[in-house]
Amino acid sequence: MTQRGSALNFRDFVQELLDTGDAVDIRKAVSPTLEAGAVTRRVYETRGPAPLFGNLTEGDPGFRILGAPAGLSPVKDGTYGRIAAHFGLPRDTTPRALLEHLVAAMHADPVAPRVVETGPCKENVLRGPDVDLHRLPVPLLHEQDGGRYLGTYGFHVVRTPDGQWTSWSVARTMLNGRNTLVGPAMPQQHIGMIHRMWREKGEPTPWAMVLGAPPAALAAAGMPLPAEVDEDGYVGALTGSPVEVVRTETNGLYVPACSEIVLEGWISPDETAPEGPMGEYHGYAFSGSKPQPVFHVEAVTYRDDAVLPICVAGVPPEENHTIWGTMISAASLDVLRSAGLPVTMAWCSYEAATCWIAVAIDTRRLAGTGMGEKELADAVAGVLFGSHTGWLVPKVVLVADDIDITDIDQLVWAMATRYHPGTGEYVYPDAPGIPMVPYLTGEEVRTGRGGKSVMSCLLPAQFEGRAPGVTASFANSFPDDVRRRVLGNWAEYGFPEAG
Ligand SMILES: Cc1cc2nc3c(=O)[nH]c(=O)nc-3n(C[C@H](O)[C@H](O)[C@H](O)COP(=O)(O)O)c2cc1C
Ligand SMILES: [Mn+2]
Repeated sequence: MTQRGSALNFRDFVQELLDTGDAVDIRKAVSPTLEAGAVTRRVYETRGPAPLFGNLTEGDPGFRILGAPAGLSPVKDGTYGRIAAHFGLPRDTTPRALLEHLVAAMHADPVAPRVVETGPCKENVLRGPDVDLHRLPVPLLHEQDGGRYLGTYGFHVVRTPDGQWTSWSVARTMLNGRNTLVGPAMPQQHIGMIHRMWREKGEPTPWAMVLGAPPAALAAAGMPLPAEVDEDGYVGALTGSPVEVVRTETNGLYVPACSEIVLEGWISPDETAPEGPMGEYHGYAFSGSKPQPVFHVEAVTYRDDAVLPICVAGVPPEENHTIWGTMISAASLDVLRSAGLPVTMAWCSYEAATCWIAVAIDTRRLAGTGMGEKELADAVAGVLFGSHTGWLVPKVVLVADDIDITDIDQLVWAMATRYHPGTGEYVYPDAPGIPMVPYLTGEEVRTGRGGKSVMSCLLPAQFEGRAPGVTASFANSFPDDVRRRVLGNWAEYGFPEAG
């Protein structure tokens, strides 16, 4: 029996999108060379339904591609529906409810995966000389890219040499040859840490990559949980059932049994190849490639009619913003709250390309702490920038929680009317950060430090627990009876909808 449902079975996830009008089953022939990427890009930018390409002009017959697996949805009352479906949650789940769900699972006991004998991912098995990655529909995503990217919405599986820690993590992989891939394994990311442990022993790192993974597993693999936390146990806690895993054919690792495509092999301890450039999550394609580790593929297993999900990175909103950003938000919310700071919500605005996180402050609790603005900024920076999740986000925007920080209109209004030039920004030149942020200087990229700030949109009165004034709006500027009358008469006035 295969695990079912949109959280734990990618095929069911695809079906749910089709059933709810949030995916289009494309029968027309489409080329994986730029065309699938262009369609997917336009889907993100127009908030269209996810494209399922069923008739591809390259790769073995049968393989399919799903674009924009976590793009924003056009379905009414379900903007975040495709994201919620990753966790088996109702399509109208709000970001706030989703974050609380993700944080609660961080505090629940992990639920270890269950090993099963076999599963759908073993329907087809290619080994040794039969492995030819060109048999898969490996797309060229943007014309500026230095190669074709197979892994843009899949995760790596690696395990420490002592077998104590298994890491699932999302990172891109580019086609390098018939049976090799190349991609980043940054030393601060868990794959980089575990790869180093094997290198220090002078051994290759046993590795697998899962494509078309259970959506909740993919999201967890894109979540900056602390080191030594197994993402598989987190997924079990999150979904309430152990993830069913099967043993790989060649290297003793375990992968979700109903995955669409599994690559198995090893990461070379010393060999590198040029990787990139690629259109990236901050919305730019830079020129030039970098040497990165080479992944050797010794076996490929896949479901019949396998579906390869792709993320065509670039300007928001794509999966780096919707999935990565959401998972960073949850992990950061937990870190800030656990430190006892008066924080009610944290949100990487999708529009900000994972370059800032807005943090909502309970001003009543803030006043109780007696903290001043600098003290609060330093405390937030100290807690967040020193954490695995805070390494990823260079800017923090502090704002009182009268603002719904998931509403970009409200956040922009607060930034414009509350941030004080010259005094409202605190910079942290020694804070460590991800070197991919576009505005970093050469020196900051080299040292891996700086370019990080906390911007305060808190007004002096808010540190004393007072509101700066009454927000002049429909909600705040009229008595109840007037608002009720206006809403009741809305259609009669001649407006199309109750609004
Ligand atoms: C669609 C998507 C693409 C990503 N691409 C990369 C990548 O290429 N390199 C990288 O280091 N992290 C990438 N990430 C972010 C990591 O998956 C994330 O930081 C995660 O926490 C890493 O796992 P770890 O915390 O176990 O190291 C991506 C995330 C998503 C959702
Ligand atoms: Mn991890």
